[in-house]
Amino acid sequence: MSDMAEESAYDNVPRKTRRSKNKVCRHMRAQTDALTGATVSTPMTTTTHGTTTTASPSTAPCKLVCDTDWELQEKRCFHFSTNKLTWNQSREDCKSKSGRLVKIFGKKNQKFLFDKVKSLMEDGEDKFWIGLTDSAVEGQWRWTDGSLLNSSSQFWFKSTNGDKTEPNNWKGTNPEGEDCVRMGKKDSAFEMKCWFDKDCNTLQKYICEKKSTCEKHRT
Ligand SMILES: [Ca+2]
Ligand SMILES: [Ca+2]
Repeated sequence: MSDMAEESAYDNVPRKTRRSKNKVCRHMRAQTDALTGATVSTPMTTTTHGTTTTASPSTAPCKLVCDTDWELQEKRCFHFSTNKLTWNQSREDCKSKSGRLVKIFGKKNQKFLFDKVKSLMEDGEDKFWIGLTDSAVEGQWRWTDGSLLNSSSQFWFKSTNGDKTEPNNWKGTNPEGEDCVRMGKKDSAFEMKCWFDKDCNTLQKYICEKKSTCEKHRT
């Protein structure tokens, strides 16, 4: 059947069937990458010699990989900058790399990032921006995707004797306070408490994240 004939045949199918075809299209669009907005789905169906088979992306042989200079942890790739930028500039730079400033999910992710940052820090101030800010509403911390910080997954600094805690919205360098978050400590005792709010105009290194790529095994 030629393309024209196929199109014409589709025009003649009942409306209910047409809607069903549209449904498939919507399903395909639902595969859009939540991190980057890029379409990452592979075709759900293939037709070979008139036989249509349905591939299951979740069971297809697949090796998760990251680009050069990005590190894999679970299903995400992380990039640790070597240059220093303001928080907003960092956010833009991550976007230009098809990613975003990192959003931290749970203790395992926090530990992975802490260990990496600790190994990269040249001194105690050489911390890394993460994608968390309260610039819209003071004290209301949100990730760059707009989601609120989960109370069960936050890792603010607290000194050993408890007399210093973050966030403190310190106004010593900027009268508007501190609305962006950086992470890092050279001491492993602070593995789960190394987030600090900081003046967003400070120049810091930063962590970008993006989704890993599924590299199909060749058999
Ligand atoms: Ca603040
Ligand atoms: Ca602070």
